[in-house]
Amino acid sequence: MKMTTEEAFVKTLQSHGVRHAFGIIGSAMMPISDIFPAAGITFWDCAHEGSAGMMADGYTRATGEMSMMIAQNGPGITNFVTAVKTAYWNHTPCLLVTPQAANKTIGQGGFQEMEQMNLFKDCVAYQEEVRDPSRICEVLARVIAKAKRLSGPAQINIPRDFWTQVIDIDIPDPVEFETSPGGTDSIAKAAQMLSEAKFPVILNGAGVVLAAGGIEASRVLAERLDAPVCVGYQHNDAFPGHHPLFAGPLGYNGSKAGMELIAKADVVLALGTRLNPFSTLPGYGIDYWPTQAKIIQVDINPDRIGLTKKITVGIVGDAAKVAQGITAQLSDSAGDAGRSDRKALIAQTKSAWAQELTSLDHEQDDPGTTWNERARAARPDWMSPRQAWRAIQAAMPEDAIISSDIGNNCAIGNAYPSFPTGRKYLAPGLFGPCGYGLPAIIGAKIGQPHVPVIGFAGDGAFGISVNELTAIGRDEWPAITQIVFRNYQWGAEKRNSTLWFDDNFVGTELDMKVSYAGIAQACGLKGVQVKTMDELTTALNTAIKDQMDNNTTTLIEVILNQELGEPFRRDAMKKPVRVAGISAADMAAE
Ligand SMILES: Cc1ncc(C[n+]2csc(CCOP(=O)(O)OP(=O)(O)O)c2C)c(N)n1
Ligand SMILES: [Mg+2]
Repeated sequence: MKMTTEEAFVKTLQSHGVRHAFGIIGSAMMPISDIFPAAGITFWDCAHEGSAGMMADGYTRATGEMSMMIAQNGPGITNFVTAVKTAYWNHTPCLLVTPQAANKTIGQGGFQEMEQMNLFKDCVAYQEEVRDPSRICEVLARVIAKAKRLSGPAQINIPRDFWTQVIDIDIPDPVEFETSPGGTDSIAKAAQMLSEAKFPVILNGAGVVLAAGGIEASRVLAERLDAPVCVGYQHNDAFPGHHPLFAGPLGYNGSKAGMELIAKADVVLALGTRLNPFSTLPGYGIDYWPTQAKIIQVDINPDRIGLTKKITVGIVGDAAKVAQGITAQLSDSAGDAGRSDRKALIAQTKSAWAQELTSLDHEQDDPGTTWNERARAARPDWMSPRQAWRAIQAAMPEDAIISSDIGNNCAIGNAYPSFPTGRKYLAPGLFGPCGYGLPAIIGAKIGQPHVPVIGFAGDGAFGISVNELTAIGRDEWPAITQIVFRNYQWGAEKRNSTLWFDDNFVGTELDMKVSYAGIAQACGLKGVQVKTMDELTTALNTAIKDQMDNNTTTLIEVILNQELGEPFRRDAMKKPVRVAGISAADMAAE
């Protein structure tokens, strides 16, 4: 059938169900954005492509539906880099469309030229450039398929002079097939190991959330074994939070109960997880990874099996199907060894941690440092981060989707939220970009307009995405609720300064005169400041009501004392020794 290249492109998007595009408008994409409305594709024009990309990530993570990032070649596209790499480590199957300077002129140093394939080489799960206008659909369909199969962002690069050409082409049907249930021998072996285990533990990762029915399949298996279920770092939504076997997140600021329980394991089923370092590093001084246990690792990507930890059995497959396959082959007595003692221990360990967590109000100083003590003394009446989190818990709707950001206050919060279902906790993941909380929650709300959403960010990180407040107040944008932890410092980095750099605060202080609530108001949104736990709970209740009933966005600026919790990278930091010494006198004369 005869059509233009842009018609062919958009028809292929339609056949794959791509309904939402995020970016900033530019001439190199206009031939296709021009027909987005006619095609039923919404273009969300953001204030910065970096945030647009994180909105796409948030949309896809909250819905499981593919979305796309698109912008102007050159500077528009370069702004996507952080978001694309973030989506990569969030295992988010997004489509990255990068219009390219024209073939006719590329290499001449013309306008907005950039090596866009090299730029994203290490950020995407797959990339391909269109070599000829007649191949536009073939390449696009393959890129979309690869994003899904590899569960990551995939890029299509298109010289802009390929648009507006007439080609004769058939729109390809999506190529879809079942995911793998795992190798039969290894499933049998895993089932036998778990059947014979005395203290089996399940560790759910993102793959359990991504696989259809993954959480349910892991629940059935866990209940057969009465095995506690831990989740990976920032995957708090990979098992139902209210379930008696749920032991919480591992890793930094995670669940002490989860750590204590997995430390006792003789067999671990690592389900849908690459066993990333942040899910296995010590926390609260507990080196919990059970080095003597037999490890069964399940991942859809064979390259990640056995990559970080010694394993006994590796299974390449879909987390849900593998869990079902293992359950079907368990022996009749599986889980019976020590079952009642294990159940009692799980309950007791969880309740001890829950009590400890609710009684925690303040952050500890390392021996020889006094930052937290001084921070409390400086503002004795101000809320601490943990008090704020408890006030937030009191107003959090059961079905809410929440995002988080990189920063100390957000990280302290990692211990608190749990969820009834998956696709609820959008944390920035292992690329760790500041500025993720706001855009991710906007994307989630676009995908799930009937679900209450709450975004979280520290005041420094929020500044990176604050310009999106100028975009989201327009009529077609759905309302969200955003919490900003206002401690007037780049706290997470300041914590490093107190621990390893003798309180030498370089680049850690924020402007006390700035009011984020005021900025929100100037953007036509609601902005409120709160200073106490009661004010925070009330403001959040009102904001959620406004979000759901009045389509009103509220930014809640939570004024906090400057206490700081655990640093991100105890594992990577040490106190430096000055050998030659540094003196300002050595600076070259002006
Ligand atoms: C884009 C980006 N820049 C810098 C960093 C380094 N970094 C990690 S945490 C952090 C401080 C975050 O401060 P804030 O958002 O105010 O949260 P707080 O720690 O004060 O709660 C910084 C600068 C990063 N992770 N990402
Ligand atoms: Mg801060």
